[in-house]
Amino acid sequence: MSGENTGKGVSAAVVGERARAVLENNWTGSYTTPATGLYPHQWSWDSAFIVMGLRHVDAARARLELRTLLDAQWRDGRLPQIVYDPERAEEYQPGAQFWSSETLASSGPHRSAGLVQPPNHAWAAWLVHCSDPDGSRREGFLAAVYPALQAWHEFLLRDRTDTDLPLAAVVHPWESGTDNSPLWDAAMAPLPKVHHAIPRPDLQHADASERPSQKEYGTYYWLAERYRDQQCEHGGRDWPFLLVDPCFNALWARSEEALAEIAATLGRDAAPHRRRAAEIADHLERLFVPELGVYGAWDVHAQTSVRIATINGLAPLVLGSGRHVDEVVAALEGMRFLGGERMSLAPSYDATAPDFRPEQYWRGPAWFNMNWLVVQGLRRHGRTVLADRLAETMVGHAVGGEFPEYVDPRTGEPHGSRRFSWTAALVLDLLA
Ligand code: 9WN
Repeated sequence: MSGENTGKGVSAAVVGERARAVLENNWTGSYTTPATGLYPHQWSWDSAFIVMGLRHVDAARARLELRTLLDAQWRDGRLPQIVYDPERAEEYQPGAQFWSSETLASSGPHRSAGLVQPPNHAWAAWLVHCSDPDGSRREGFLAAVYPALQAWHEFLLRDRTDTDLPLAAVVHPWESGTDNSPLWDAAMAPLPKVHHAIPRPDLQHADASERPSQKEYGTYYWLAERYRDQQCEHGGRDWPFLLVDPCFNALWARSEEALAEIAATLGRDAAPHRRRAAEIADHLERLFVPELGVYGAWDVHAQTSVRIATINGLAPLVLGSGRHVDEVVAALEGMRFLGGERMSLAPSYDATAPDFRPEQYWRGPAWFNMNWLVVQGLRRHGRTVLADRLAETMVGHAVGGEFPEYVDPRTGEPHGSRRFSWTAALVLDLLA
């Protein structure tokens, strides 16, 4: 795209410069915060998305970003949702004090949250290696990260899968990265709320109407406190929130494919990773909802399926093995998502649903990471015309809205925080 006009009167070179400036501004010296005000620590899946873009401008820094996150890995293999900057402890809640991870035998060397986020890290590691194989080799990058990434995936297998449907379940909506997606509503509804006051420093940086509600936070806290009080162990099917998310699992399978590439490059046995990737992809097919044309979720605790169309349900497109590619692409182009030209980018939630809210977090807005996943999936399946259209629109909306966290999917109007790191990083990837 270099030298071309992006459609907002700004050349691709200038967009690239601005995106780099965002990442520069949010860089701490060893990782990139998602956004300087609202999210002042290191977030797990944000870092992996950031690495996927940062590799085009500074592969060494991208490697450092990932290694910083892996340094905070827990002894049991989990990669924490948040690694806290002790200097900024009060600026985000729940903070380091809430989790007190340092009191747990299973935790890592840094203060971190006990929850996790979607496993896009091995995919990121492989991509950053491919961008600069010589630098990566000199640093011994793959050899250094492979054991940690393997241990992370083994944690998911050991701690999060259930015999009936051996896909990874999340134990809290925050773990899905799509916090207040309608996918979680039915499981959340019967859960209690905390009665104490909940600190909301986030509301100093974003409008309350664009963040999860106080009611949602009441249940988030109830669930997080309970998990923390059980030493960050969910303890099996009695755990009241145990949801299998199609996006989380698609990323796990995609990352297993990447682990296979990494293992082969290191002269190790790639076959177990290929097998695992195929198994996850196979089991994912059981979540396909024919009447919607997308993948749904599975509630392990309630033993029910969640048949709602969300952007999470399009994510399995990133896998090569999908058996319903035509149906998923038709759903993407249909009224629930792009609706022809009605939507400029794919919304996070079914646009035909009566409670679709185009400006409300994961209940309607278009997110750059999710649309980027859709673009990767479309490219993998040879649907380049639609992929190019979405990529171009993403770049235009990103630069027009100062790299916003998310946008109104109809108009591209920016919402959430600005100068958001993964928006900038994924734009750099699209430009490359
Ligand atoms: C809770 C950091 C994170 C993203 C998530 C996004 C949002 C946090 C919050 O911000 O979640 O983890 O406070 O709302 O939902 O995907 O990783 O950017």
